[in-house]
Amino acid sequence: SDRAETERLRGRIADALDRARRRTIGLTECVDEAELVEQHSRLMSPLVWDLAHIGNQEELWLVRDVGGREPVRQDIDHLYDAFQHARADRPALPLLDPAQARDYVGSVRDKVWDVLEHSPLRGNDLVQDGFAFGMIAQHEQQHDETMLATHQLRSGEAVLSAPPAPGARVAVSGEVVLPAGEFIMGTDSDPWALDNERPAHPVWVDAFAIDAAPITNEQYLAFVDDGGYERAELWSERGWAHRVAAGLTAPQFWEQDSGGHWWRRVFGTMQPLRAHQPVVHVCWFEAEAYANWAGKRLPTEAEWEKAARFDPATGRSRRYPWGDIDPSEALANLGQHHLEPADIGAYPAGASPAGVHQLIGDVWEWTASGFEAYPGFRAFPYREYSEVFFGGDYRVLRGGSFGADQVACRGTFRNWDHPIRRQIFSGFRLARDLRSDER
Ligand code: AVJ
Ligand code: FE
Repeated sequence: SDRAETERLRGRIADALDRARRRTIGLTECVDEAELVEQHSRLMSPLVWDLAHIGNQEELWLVRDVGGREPVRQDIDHLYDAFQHARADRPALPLLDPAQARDYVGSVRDKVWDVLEHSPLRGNDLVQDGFAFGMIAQHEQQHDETMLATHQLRSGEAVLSAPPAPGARVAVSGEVVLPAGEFIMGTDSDPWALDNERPAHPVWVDAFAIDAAPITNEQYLAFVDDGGYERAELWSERGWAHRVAAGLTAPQFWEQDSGGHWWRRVFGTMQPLRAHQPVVHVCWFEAEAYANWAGKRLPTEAEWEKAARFDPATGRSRRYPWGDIDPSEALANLGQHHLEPADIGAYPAGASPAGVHQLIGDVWEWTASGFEAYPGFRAFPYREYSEVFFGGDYRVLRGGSFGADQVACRGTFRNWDHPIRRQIFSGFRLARDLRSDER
């Protein structure tokens, strides 16, 4: 019945909100007050800002807009508006202290439970199929991933721990060829898809080859060892200027010991470089230089999405490479179950029909594409989520990382960042046009 259906949806919403909050609490209770208010990198907000900002967005959309309730704290809106204060300026603001921030997010959430209980979850676009609640769960999880990146940047002893990511279960190497043809990119039907993933539209994609797996540490190390960071001809002009100005010599958090062995600093612990793990913490310019060195290129966003969603048996675009069912620990490395990417071949059950592995989870994959609106785009419910970033200096990343939750990761999900950024959990795989004898 309709009623049972609505109750099931309420349950799914409650699970998504709860899971996000448990993660937020986990990321903010394991460091002391001083560490919550300090800035660990100029690229990041103090953790206590993310915490109260999560509550403030939830208050704006769910308590005030959906619920029509009285504000919890209207006086603090401006402090937590990401467009009013740059990240570097946030520590100097009169922010809520950690105890106040915890109280605040708790009071907001208490009201949200009441709003959820009374919302018909239909009647207008904002609440249809629980969209606003799904949007807020995704927002919290995206900030949780940002806070996880802040944890990776902080110095001092490790405070987070998790079991190591799985090793290979099958051997995966080489490329997969996808024949030319149209596919449906984006979605009209995924109820919690965000505005930039809409609308569904046909896109012609020429035949291309795409790597069966992301580029690994071992592959990337070959580029480093071959003088990749010293050879200007491998880099674009902008990329080289950045490489020099920022002094890049290897992915962020890589360290070489006096014996020549490479290590990676991972959330406060030193680990020997795992050869078959996807490289992580590289910027778009590093991915571009690697591609030039390898004689290949980054996939376009359309190529990536076709590899991830197109089902050749039916011609339909699905939610995930493996089909339409939700991710699980057997299918993809998502949800901060591990604090690192898994080795290539660790998720055979998550591969696409054509045999492309680990498109979802492990690392966000840089694409060749800038962040642009799809034809027929409509900003919803606010211009500042996506629209104000279109046409800017951003490149699209796809597929989600080990630190992305499944609520904010699917075959259509689009992430974006500046091409110099690498504090995010970013890696890449390569693609190429087919030679005439391969077509
Ligand atoms: C989509 C990850 C680029 O964190 O800047 C969070 C998500 N938008 N709050 C970001 C977002 C508003 C956004 N990214
Ligand atoms: Fe935000």
